[in-house]
Amino acid sequence: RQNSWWNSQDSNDLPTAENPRILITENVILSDIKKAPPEVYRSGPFVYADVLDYKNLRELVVNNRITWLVHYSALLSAVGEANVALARKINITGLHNVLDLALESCLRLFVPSTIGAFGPSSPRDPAPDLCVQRPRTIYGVSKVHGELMGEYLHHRYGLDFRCLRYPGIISANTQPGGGTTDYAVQIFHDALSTGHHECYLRADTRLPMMHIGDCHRATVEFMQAPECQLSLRTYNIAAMSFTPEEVATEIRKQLPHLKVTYNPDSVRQTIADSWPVRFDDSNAQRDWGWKSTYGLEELVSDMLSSIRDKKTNAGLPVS
Ligand code: VAH
Repeated sequence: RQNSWWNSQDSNDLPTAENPRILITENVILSDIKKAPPEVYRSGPFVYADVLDYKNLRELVVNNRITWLVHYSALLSAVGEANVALARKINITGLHNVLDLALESCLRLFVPSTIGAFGPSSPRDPAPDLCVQRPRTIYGVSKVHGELMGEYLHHRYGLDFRCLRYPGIISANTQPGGGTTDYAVQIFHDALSTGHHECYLRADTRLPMMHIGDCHRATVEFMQAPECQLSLRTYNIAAMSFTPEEVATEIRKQLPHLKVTYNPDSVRQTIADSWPVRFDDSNAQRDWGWKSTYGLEELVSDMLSSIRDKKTNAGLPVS
C-alpha cells in the first residue's frame, strides 16, 4: 500500500531525470501501513498512512505541506480476485479518500493504472490509449474507475490528475506482490537459487513488461511535463513485451542451467489472456517525450546483477 507524499513547493523541487535524488530526500515522504525494509528508512522520511483513514491522510498533508500525492495503494490482479471485498475497499474507497483529499487540499495527484485496465474485448496487439475497456478483474475495474474519476475531477474541478498505465513492473528490490506478471520477477530469484522455475503461465503468454528504472523515470518525467503538452490525463507507457520462454532463454545466456517447467494456473492464465499483448504508447512519446531505455537484454543483466549483489551483501549463497 506504499504511497509517496511530496512537499515540493514548486516544480524546481521535483526530481529530474538527471537528479532523481530529490525523489529520496526530505522533499519526499514514503508511507505504508507496515514497516519497510531497512534501506527504505535510510532513503528518507517514512510514516504510517492508511488510505482508509481520511483523518490520518489529512493530518499528513497538513502537517507536511504536501503538494503532490503519488498514490500506489492497491491490491493487484490475482490477490484481488482472492479477496474482492478488500480489493474494492482499498482500490475504490481508498482512491476516493485520496481524490477527496486532493480536491480539499489542492494536491496534484499521480495514480497509476495498468495493462489490467483492459479486457478481452479491448484491442490487444497493440492496445491504444483510447478503446473499449471491460476488464474482468476487480483490480482492472477499480483502475478504470480511477482513470474515469480522476479525469472527471480534472475536467469538472481542475484537479491536476495524472495517470500512467504501467506494464508488468520488474524490480530486484521487491518480492512478487500477488500480480499476474509476478512470474517475471520470481524467475530471476529462482534462477539464482534453485535453478528451477515453475511458471504459472503458458510458455507463449506474451505480456507488456518494464524495468523499475524506466517506470520511475516515466513517472517523474510525466509529473514534470507542462500541462499544455498533455492531450490526455491517462497514458499507456511501453518498454517491451515478452513471453516466459523468451525471458528464460535470455537468462540462460548467463545461467545455462536454468530449468523452467510450465504449470498454468487457470485464474492467472485467464487474466493474462484477457490483457494486451503490446501497448501503443505513441501519445506519450509525442506529448511528453516518453522513451524507454531497458530492453529484455538490459533487464535480464540488471536483474541478475542486482539480485546477486543483494544476496552477496546478505551473506546468502549465489548459484
Ligand atoms: C499485476 N503486476 O500483475 C500487476 C500489474 C501489469 C500488471 O498491474 O497485477
